[in-house]
Amino acid sequence: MSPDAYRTTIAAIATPPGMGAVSLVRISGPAAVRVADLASDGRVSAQAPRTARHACIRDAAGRVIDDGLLTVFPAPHSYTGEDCVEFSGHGGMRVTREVLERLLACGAVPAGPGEFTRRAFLNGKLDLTQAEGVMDLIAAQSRLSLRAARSQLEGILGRRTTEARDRLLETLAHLEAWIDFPEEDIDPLTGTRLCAGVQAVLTTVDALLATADQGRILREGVHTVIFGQPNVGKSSLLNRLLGCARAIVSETPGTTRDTIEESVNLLGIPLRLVDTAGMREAANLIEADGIQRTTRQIEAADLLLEVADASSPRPAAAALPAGAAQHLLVLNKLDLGEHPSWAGVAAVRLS
Ligand SMILES: Nc1nc2c(ncn2[C@@H]2O[C@H](COP(=O)(O)OP(=O)(O)OP(=O)(O)O)[C@@H](O)[C@H]2O)c(=O)[nH]1
Ligand SMILES: [Mg+2]
Repeated sequence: MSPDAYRTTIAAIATPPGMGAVSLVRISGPAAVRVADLASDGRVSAQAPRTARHACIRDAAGRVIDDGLLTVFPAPHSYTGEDCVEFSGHGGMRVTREVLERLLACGAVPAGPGEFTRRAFLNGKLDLTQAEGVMDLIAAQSRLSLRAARSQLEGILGRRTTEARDRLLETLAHLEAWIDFPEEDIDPLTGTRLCAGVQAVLTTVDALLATADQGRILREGVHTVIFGQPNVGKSSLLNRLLGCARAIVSETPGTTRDTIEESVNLLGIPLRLVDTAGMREAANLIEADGIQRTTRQIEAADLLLEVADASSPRPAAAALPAGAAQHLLVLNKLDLGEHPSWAGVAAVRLS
């Protein structure tokens, strides 16, 4: 973004499209107050900061488009760090659109996606991890991911990376001093201490990296793939976990052809459950394609649920790709009795 673009005044509807009791239109930038003055009654510039005032947005002919509450947040005490004006009007789609169009006619330009948060970042109101946290908070689908996004927004991740960076800079300064001033007496402990410092940073970075997967999983859900031979009850398991008859279940082996994906929330952890076509020698091209899709799903999974029929003899272990995810064996159809070949095999047994 060029510095000039950065000096523009942007406007956008902040509430989701659709009907609601209230909708919010935001303006941010150096001309925010002037745009609001032009679009309303000219009294926005004289208005007390951070205090809501009843006002009308009017068209060029002076006709009222909508009335609502206007609030002014002068820079730097606003979300973006720039002058901001917010208008809360009636939550209809048409009326909100017309309010926005009027603001654009008065000199604002449409905000790009995420531009309010980008300006907040550029003005030092948020660090990058906090900006990411804002996006995650908005997109959070479960209580745990909400909590993770909230702590990121509060700057915990950013603080830890800044601390690690500071320690590295300190170590670097010591090293450079040692190189530049070789005649100075260097404490014999310095080398050991420097190593210990770097090691501590390495431990912090490793610990942070180890949580990266957790963060992704909370955001996107645990990619859980149900696989196994035909007719063992994979689709039945999916349906039972979802609590509805999402997939077709039948006694004909090879019923599921395509992969079926649905999300559930299990004790606050989002699961992306994928039911797949049963693995066997394909009877035809459609089935072969289905089985290929199963293989691709297995390769991409975070968690594998291998379903087997407890009442049938234990087949040879399924060949899983190298580096495959955590794998859990589910022995289904226990109501039909357990075949002796499964004795002592660790599995979740169910019916
Ligand atoms: N007795 C018994 N039958 C079950 C159980 N679970 C599923 N079935 C039956 O087993 C048959 C196959 O179930 P599905 O869920 O369609 O099996 P699948 O693994 O998805 O089969 P494909 O999609 O063909 O690979 C159906 O007739 C189910 O009603 C169980 O725990 N006990
Ligand atoms: Mg099935």
